[in-house]
Amino acid sequence: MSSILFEIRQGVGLITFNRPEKYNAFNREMALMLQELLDLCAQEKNVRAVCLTGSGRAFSAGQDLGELTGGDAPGFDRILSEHYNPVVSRIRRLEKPVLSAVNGVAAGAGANIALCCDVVVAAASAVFIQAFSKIGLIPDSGGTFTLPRLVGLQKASALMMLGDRVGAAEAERMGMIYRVLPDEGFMDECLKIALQLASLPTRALALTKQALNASQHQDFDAQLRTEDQLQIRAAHTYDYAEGVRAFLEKRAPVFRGE
Ligand code: T3D
Repeated sequence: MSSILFEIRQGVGLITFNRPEKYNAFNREMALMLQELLDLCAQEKNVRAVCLTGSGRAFSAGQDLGELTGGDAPGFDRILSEHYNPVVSRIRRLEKPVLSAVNGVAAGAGANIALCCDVVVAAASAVFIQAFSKIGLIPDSGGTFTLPRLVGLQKASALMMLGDRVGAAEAERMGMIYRVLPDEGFMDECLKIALQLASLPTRALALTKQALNASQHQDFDAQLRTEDQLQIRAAHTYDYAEGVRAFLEKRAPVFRGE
């Protein structure tokens, strides 16, 4: 049984973590496979949005703690540089929108992979746990960058130090996630959002993501210059011409992602 399932559905690359008996905890094989699948989604023209989710009761419980103590365990020095950092960097750089559909518990690196995605939705019963402090580690997978920007420094530091369980409704209220959805029919609703993302002008979404990434480290004037440059690129796309044409012709646009 593969530790990750993958299919392409109407322009959506659907990546399902698939070690349900381990709460989809990441071992080396799974972390490397996720990198390969993200690369495939980046290259594949038929993929215009990516959706990450988990099978069973969890999204992912982060690092497989059993793997850390096994005989052929990858060293601590390699786990971040070879497993998690390449995953979250790929998600942030991917020139396509990435939705995380958090179907259940998301803990440790599992939580921070979910939270670095462009749009994060969670089932009503899902929980987010910065589980690291409970085992004597620091938050990783970009969490110390992402979480304070989502919820503010005070909330982030308390959640990371105390390792609280944050339910989906509270996560939505504090701005950690976009939206909480009912458990029943959760994946159907997530796929609707993913399909919507896949039907939008992909280049403009990629440039939007690039601008938002830049905003994390630039001042206002630099950000205005970035918007200027990226808007010029957006204005040269097929989809921009189609969007304006469709508006003037009073019809729905048909974007190609070009
Ligand atoms: O070198 C480095 O840099 C290390 C990198 C670290 C990155 C990280 O992600 S560190 C954080 C690692 N994750 C955790 O510490 C979370 C550990 N898991 C839990 O705290 C709990 O399992 C949960 C809060 C996530 C869920 O609790 P609960 O009560 O709903 O479920 P459970 O019974 O604890 O777990 C269900 C099964 O999944 C269970 O298996 P069993 O006993 O039924 O056979 C459990 O062992 C397994 N499981 C859950 N999390 C992990 C796991 N197996 C391996 N690794 C896990 N992380």
